[in-house]
Amino acid sequence: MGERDYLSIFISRVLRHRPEDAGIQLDEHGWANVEELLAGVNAAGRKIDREKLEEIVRTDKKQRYSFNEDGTLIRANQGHSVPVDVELAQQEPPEYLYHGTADRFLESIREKGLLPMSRLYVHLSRDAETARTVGRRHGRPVILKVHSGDMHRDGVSFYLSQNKVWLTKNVDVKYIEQLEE
Ligand code: HQG
Repeated sequence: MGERDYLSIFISRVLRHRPEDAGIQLDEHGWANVEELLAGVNAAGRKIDREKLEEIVRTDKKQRYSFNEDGTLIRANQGHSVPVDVELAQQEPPEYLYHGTADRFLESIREKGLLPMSRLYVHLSRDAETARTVGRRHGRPVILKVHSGDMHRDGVSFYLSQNKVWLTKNVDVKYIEQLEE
């Protein structure tokens, strides 16, 4: 990993989980002041300027961050554990969505369904391949097919983040089908 990747990981932690690591606060919509963020990241010992931050935002493979219209504020598009309202767009989901997890979580998932755990929402992927990559982060990957169309018809809300990640509060076991282990 290059310097830019380390910086990006640090910034995603600050903007989603630990703003205090850069000595900043997020507003209720998850926005951080760009000048404060830059000062805080530098004070935490990582060299960054506005140009570098813009490059990170522009080149991020998952498009994790957005600036506001005039570029004075920045936020993560999804993935938060701190309770902020990033004004997610409620949307009708496709008939099926996928969740990648690790085999060691299956017993608990079969019992309780999918829970957001440390985050605000359960993260779901549009395709099984993406879900496999997500699952691999945790161990031996398992792909779960989520019957999102049924959930939606049963009144469950779905949201599509700015960077096209599907989110929902939790997934009851009856909507989960295990594809492979
Ligand atoms: C599991 C990354 C036990 C869940 C990715 C997951 C994603 C349960 C883990 C985004 C459970 C939480 C989110 C239950 C769920 N019992 N375990 N009842 N319900 N779990 O990292 O979905 O690179 O918070 O299956 O690409 O893995 O950060 O969620 O394995 O989009 O931008 O608990 O993070 O994106 O892990 O990943 P996480 P996730 P970024």
